[in-house]
Amino acid sequence: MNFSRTLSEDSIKTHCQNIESDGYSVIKGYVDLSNAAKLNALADDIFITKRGGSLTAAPVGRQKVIANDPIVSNVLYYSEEFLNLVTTGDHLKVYQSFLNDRYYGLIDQSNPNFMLAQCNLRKGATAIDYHIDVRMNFEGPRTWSMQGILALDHRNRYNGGLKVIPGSHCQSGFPSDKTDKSSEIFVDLEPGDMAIFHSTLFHATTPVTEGYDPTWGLLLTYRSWWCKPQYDYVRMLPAEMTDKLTNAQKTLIGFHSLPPSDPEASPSLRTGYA
Ligand SMILES: O=C(O)CCC(=O)C(=O)O
Repeated sequence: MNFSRTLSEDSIKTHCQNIESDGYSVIKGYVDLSNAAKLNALADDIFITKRGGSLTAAPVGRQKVIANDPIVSNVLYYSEEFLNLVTTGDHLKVYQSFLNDRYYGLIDQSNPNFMLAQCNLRKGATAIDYHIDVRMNFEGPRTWSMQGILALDHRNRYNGGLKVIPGSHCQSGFPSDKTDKSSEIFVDLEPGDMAIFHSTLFHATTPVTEGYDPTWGLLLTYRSWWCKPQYDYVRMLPAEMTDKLTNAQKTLIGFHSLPPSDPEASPSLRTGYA
């Protein structure tokens, strides 16, 4: 599969402005329909053939309700297509403008110095109540963690789609039963659309209406390099997969901020490409 996924400078700027003000933005048709259909079929194949349809370890907290949904955690482990999809493409330039550490120094700022934190497939069979995806939440539009949903099929208000409260990423609290939901927006996605949003944007997913089926979404979290990694992709992925990666891809999966186990190693946690 060849995913070119380029965005113009203007469009990157617009998505960044939307995210800054509303907490989210949607890249329409980010993956073309034919590739979205291929990825959707690949998702089924990975879930059924490689994972035997079995359930993965559930999250804790409000999101544990999804424990029985079809989920493939760390789908990049099962497929180079998904590995390349999430570590290349211009969506990274949108994330980069929020998550790059501008003082990193050892890698040119035109490249990512942030990291992929998680990369899961889920069919949205169970509605998730309003929540945010991190515990450290402060006022204002700055962030250290961002989400993404790439729809591999129609994913909308009728079948487990995303809904959000625009602007809620700027408050420091957590959603509760008292949260004002009057400004909620349904983020209806077509196959290949990608929603990018702050991890602190109040968001939820809808129940599946009778007559509709839940569909696959690729759920992504990217975080600044200095956060505790959610998964250790450097040890998880086999060398046959990682040997082929570019330097920028390696940064995204954690190669340039590994804590050393050698007592004689440099105390510097950041490294460049060398
Ligand atoms: O499955 C989805 O569409 C969204 C899941 C979600 O809300 C989350 O990962 O925080």
